[in-house]
Amino acid sequence: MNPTASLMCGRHRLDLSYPRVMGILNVTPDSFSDGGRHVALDDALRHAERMLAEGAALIDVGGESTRPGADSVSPQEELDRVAPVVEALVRELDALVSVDTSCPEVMRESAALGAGLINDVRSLEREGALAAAIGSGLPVCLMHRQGEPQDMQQAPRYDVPIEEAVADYLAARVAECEAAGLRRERLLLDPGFGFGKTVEHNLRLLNRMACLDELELPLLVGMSRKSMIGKVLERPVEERLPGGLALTSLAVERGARILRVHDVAPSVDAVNMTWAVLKEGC
Ligand code: PT1
Repeated sequence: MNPTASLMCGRHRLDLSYPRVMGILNVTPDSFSDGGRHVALDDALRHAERMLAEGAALIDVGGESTRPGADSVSPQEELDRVAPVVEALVRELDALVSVDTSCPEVMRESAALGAGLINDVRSLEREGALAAAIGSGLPVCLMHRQGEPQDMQQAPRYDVPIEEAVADYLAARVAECEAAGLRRERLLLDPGFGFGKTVEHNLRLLNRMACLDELELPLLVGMSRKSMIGKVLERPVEERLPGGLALTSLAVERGARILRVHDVAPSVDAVNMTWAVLKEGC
């Protein structure tokens, strides 16, 4: 990709001439938080504020869990979770907000509320999503996946090397978006770690990720706390940060420009340290 590129994300300009960190803000209800909407909104705001203070360039808000085995939610439910948080992050923090959604209604409403980026793990394949994304005027991250969250980890297999499968799929999605009138300048790509891939697929995909540079679009990656770390190191989810930082460093070396993470402060240090070394070799 053009190393001086920056991306217009609504009223924010995102400088991608160096790698940036995206902080994850899940707004999916869990068994621990039943304190009602106001408490949840307040918690979300404080969490986002902290991630921004720690150096996150943008906040990714998601109302549908897409981790393996997760159930799907209705568009209305997703909208009810996401919209108040997007609105508050924009109004109270003037944050650059990314919305992790595949749902056209959520894309439209979030854009109207001031979101700056659409992050769709289904690459605008849902009916109406491509039109909604085009209409939003926002940049879009297209991600590779095989299957749906409910069943994608059952027996993932590929007929060609994983990096080829991923590159071919993403190239086809880019072509479809461009044909529909979504300009290339508005696209980012994500190899989709953990989405219909074995541990070996994920490790090889990271190793060969530089192949995706040929598509000449900014790369976004998400590996934070994922089971690929858990399986290699035999660590539960709360002990995966050191492994994740190692992967972050490798991803930056192989061209990633946005790192989607839970642990912002240590990830910003890992990214900046890695970049300090790479920059001297330019
Ligand atoms: C991702 C991503 C995402 N990941 C983008 N958006 C998730 N662009 C949600 C596991 O194996 O990588 N890129 N939005 C979360 N998905 C998963 C998948 C979480 C796998 C956990 C696993 O543990």
